[in-house]
Amino acid sequence: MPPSAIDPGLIGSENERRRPELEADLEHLERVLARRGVQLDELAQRAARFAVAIPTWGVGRGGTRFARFPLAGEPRDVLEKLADCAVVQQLVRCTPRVSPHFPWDAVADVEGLRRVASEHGLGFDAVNSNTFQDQPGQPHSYAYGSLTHTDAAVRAQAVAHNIECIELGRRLGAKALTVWIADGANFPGQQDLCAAFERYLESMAAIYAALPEDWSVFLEHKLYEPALYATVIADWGSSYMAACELGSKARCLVDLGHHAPTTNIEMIVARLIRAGKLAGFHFNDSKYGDDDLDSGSIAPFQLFLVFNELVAAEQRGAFDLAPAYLMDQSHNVTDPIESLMTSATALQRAYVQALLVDREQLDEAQERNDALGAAELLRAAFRTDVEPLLAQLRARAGGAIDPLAIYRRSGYRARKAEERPARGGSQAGIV
Ligand code: LRH
Ligand code: MN
Repeated sequence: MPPSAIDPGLIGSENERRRPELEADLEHLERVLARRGVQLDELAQRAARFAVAIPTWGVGRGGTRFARFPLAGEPRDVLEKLADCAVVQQLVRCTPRVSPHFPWDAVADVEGLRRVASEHGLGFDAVNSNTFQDQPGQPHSYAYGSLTHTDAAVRAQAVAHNIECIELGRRLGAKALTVWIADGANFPGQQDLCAAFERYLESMAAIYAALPEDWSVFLEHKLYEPALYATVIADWGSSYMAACELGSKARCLVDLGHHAPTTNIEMIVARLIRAGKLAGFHFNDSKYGDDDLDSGSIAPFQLFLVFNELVAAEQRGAFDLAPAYLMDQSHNVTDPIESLMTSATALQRAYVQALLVDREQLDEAQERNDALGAAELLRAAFRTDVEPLLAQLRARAGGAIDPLAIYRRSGYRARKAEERPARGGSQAGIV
């Protein structure tokens, strides 16, 4: 068992120092909730079920096309990435799985990788394929597309890569493949918009046929970038159309950053839930494009509204398969561990606040068209300070009452800067 990266003694003593304040805050929250007919313990039980997966590509420094500024002590390979994911889980206790990306995380000893992850107390969530970059020695380039390329040999290469990812995922204990493709056009006329979509369906059908019985394939839409005029799977409509044609194992994954700025994302979520086609999420935040900023850092109310739809559906029993919760962020100026901890907490917070919506009163207000009354019911839940409950959940599970403070006191990153001399990494690009 690898030693816990953060000294459990430090977590214990720091939690002890903060416990009296936490107890006082919890008593206050208990009174506030009791006035609303909500039992703190019941809420805690439901909140404790929340979990979100960490993207392995999120524990390294991210960048843009202009530059990537490496962080001293950042992970240099998948084993070091797992070690950093384990630190996030050790302190926040709601990130028990990681989502790998191939070939970025390719290793010779796949079973060994699974063993190391489980020794860190981590499992594997959906695996991600990559046909948006050319790998050294790759026979065919993806410059003009992958699954939708006009050349059948390129499509076959991309299909084979996805099937290889399924096999790797199967050996890691994963149950889903996420397919995002950059395929599209930069000029009107460059691509036959219909034929490209048909080629997508043909290629995806071959990938779908390779799925093990209990697996799913998540189709990820994105409005633009790197294609800057037309993207083959640009929106939920194209994704939903494809998922319906492919079959029941195919569902639509919503990356919050993949929409035009003014898009009502919670409405898309409501529609996909109704259709039984919501795969899950790549959580992040954005102000302009696919900025991949920390979840809840720009539009926390929108994030709350997404969870409001999810909790309402959960309470209606609308899910045959629970949606997958994953983060997909790029940490260009922060310590990725700090961003992932505060983001996981922001997601858990949005979920718990959505649990606080009085749905009976909301139904009545909506029935009698009491617009402001209904809106206020949502805002009352969103305004509720649930921090004491989140801190108690972490502490009860052996985590930190204040993850950021304890992580900084641990000196983990400085220690890693000693142990992990830089290996030069990319000077630009997302990872
Ligand atoms: C595309 C995307 C996709 C990943 C990549 C790292 O923008 O959201 O989910 O494969 O980021
Ligand atoms: Mn994504």
